[in-house]
Amino acid sequence: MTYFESAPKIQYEGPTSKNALAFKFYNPEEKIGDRTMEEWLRFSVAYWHTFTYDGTDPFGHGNMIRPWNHLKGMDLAKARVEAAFEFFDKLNAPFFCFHDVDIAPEGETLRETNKNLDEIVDMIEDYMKTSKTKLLWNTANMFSHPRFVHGAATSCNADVFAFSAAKVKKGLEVAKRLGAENYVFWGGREGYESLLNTDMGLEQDNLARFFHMAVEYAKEIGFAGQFLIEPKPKEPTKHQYDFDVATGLAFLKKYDLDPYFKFNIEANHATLAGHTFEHELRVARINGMLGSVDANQGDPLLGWDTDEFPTDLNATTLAMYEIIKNGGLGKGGLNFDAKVRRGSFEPEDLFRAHIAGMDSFAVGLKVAHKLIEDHVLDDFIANRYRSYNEGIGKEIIQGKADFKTLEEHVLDMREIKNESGHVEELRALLNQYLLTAF
Ligand code: XUL
Ligand code: CO
Repeated sequence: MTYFESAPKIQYEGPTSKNALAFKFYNPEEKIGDRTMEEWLRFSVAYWHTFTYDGTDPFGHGNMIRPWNHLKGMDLAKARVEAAFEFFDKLNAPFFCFHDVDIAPEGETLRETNKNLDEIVDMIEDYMKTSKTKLLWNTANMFSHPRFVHGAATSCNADVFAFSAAKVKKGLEVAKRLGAENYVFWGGREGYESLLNTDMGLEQDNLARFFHMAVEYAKEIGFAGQFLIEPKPKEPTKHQYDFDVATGLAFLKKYDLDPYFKFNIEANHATLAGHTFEHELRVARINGMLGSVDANQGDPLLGWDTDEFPTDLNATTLAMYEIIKNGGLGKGGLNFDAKVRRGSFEPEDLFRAHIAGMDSFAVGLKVAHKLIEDHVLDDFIANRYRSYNEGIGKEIIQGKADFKTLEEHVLDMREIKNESGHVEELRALLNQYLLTAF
């Protein structure tokens, strides 16, 4: 059976194509430096937004027209798998991602849920034998069901902690079976509503205990994928413990978990934390902790996680700048944790949206690579910090200076000369590169 009848296999047609169902900039085989676009970008389709999301929002019912809408239960789950692999193939997607509850319905008990999961994982495993699409990561949804009302690993209720552990145990087994490159922890309800009823110290200690158990179990079953923490400051909780990369890193270091984790950085989570996307990528990169990316964008006028497909070329360029400087994403990828707008309810919109995101990151890759190749920012920055290459600056860097020698250096200095940072010139330069790269 065909689910997306109107969609052909999406081909690269170049920047002047007028075909909505074609790539204009993403040309998977095109070499950018030492790698192809496909190798650099490692695009992934998010199962939940593409095959599970029905358009429901806090004010309105589901409205998405989907070829599987008439089905229920396991029949629905199976149809979605069939549709998913048709979609991956037509889009030429190298990866996908899912939560446990996205792929199979929950039963009355975890035993029943796991049975459903096993049946669907069997089916996915079969499809993966002939499909090029691999599993970038899976994760456990520990935020939707009412049992997680007070959190999962940070719940005040030890039975919920145990239930969460059992879910992640199963998730790691599925990850191992399907050859997942990573395993993600997004603590949607690992935070608090009010400090009046919260033992923050115990909750964070428990979260660390939980992560150590996950590390141990992965070792035990021989799952070699990368563990990723996905920071988000708020929503659904008022305060989430994995607030941003810096907060997450302090947590990992405090509990000796940093050797086992990297970060999965989501653009819209960065902006909710009051940072730019590139800021979060930079903090992770300079600390050797950049693992993967949830590629989306927020809306500057809305204060929540709108999960839009990324089309802002400034943002994709600056993101790809960090990723290239990182030497690529390793086992990570660019996962479209993005949903079509509620008004884009036709099945074909799923293709149009992914094409928009893939083309936008392809532009970002090409422009960022050219910026790096031309040493534009590197030369500027090297010159800006040149005072550390000689004299007192060199002594500071070499650890030869102390407060006394530094005082001596400035005590009789009459004037300190600074130079302009030329921010506007650099922003214009970025525009120039964006407009001339193709
Ligand atoms: C929620 C979010 C999640 C994670 C996986 O904001 O980003 O979908 O990516 O649980
Ligand atoms: Co995400």
